[in-house]
Amino acid sequence: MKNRFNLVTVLFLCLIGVLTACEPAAQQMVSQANEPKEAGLQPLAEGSPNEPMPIVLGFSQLGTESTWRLANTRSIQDAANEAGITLLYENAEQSQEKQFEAIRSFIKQKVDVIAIAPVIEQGWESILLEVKQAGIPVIIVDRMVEMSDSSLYVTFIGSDFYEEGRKAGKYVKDKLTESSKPLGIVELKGTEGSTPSIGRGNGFREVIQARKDLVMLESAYADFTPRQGKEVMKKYLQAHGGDIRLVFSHNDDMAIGAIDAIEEYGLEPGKDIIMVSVDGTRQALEKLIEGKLNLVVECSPLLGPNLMQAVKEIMEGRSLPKRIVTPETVFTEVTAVDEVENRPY
Ligand code: GYE
Repeated sequence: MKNRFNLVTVLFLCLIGVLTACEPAAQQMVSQANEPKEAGLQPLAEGSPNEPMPIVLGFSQLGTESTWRLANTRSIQDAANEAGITLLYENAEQSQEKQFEAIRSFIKQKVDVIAIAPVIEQGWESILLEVKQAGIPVIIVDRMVEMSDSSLYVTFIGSDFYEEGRKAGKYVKDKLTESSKPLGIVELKGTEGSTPSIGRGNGFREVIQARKDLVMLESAYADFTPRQGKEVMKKYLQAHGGDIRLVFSHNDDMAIGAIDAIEEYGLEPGKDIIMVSVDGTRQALEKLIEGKLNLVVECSPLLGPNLMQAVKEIMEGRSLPKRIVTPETVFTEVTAVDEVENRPY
């Protein structure tokens, strides 16, 4: 009986200890959001008082448009599992309005942290103010938001899209030797108003504009999907045929669609028309090896581990850099060979 009494006392003291230890993290979260969060302390996990505080992360994913996106979702789900973080996942199917709904539902459910992969850059200020008022820290992943008040999010984890565009542009400058005749380029852009499309397009132009013979014949949105990539490429071929020397596609899926269109038109992608794209999916690496793509600029979707690390650090009360950039390379026919076997997506 006495032993049982002692055990209960010890457990009770442990519980107090855990609750006190949690306080700085909760306080930091509040101070990051500048707004008091109701009862900052979370209920403890059932059973052992020694177990870490359970963390609930609400994640608003923008859609399922591409191979990259599916790999990104899987990476975030796997990493949450591994980290013991409860993930509430919502797919917005390319609709910013749906992202707002998801975020409001996360606020209602009082999640600890909200992560957002924003479909487009503009229009986030007021919803992020709502989140701030609820005292919930926000992490932006993959794409960026355009806003004047940077206190509305803790950090942005994702690639440097402008640099990706520059890498593509540098390759094009080296690949197409200077000519007295214009060398026609067509561009397949992703989603209108999205960070990767804006950044890749600007970075690419910044580099190629130094050459007067490189002429942009066409540039249109194809939504990052193979179907649209094929459709738009068909139109480009009908309008310009053999005048097209190079395709710059903002992702691999659209490039795969464009390859189809070019073959159906009776030309050889990779030879008659030089093909450059971004992402680095297994299928794209295979096309590199087949010689149907010439360069793939890497953009890694595997952001899950970084995201979970950031979530934990926020909950532990640490401060994070405002920008976390994913390291990336480029793939050619030669380097694709070593990579293709191990590509998880
Ligand atoms: O390149 C594309 C996807 O936002 C970086 O979105 C991401 C892009 C990626 O659909 O394939």
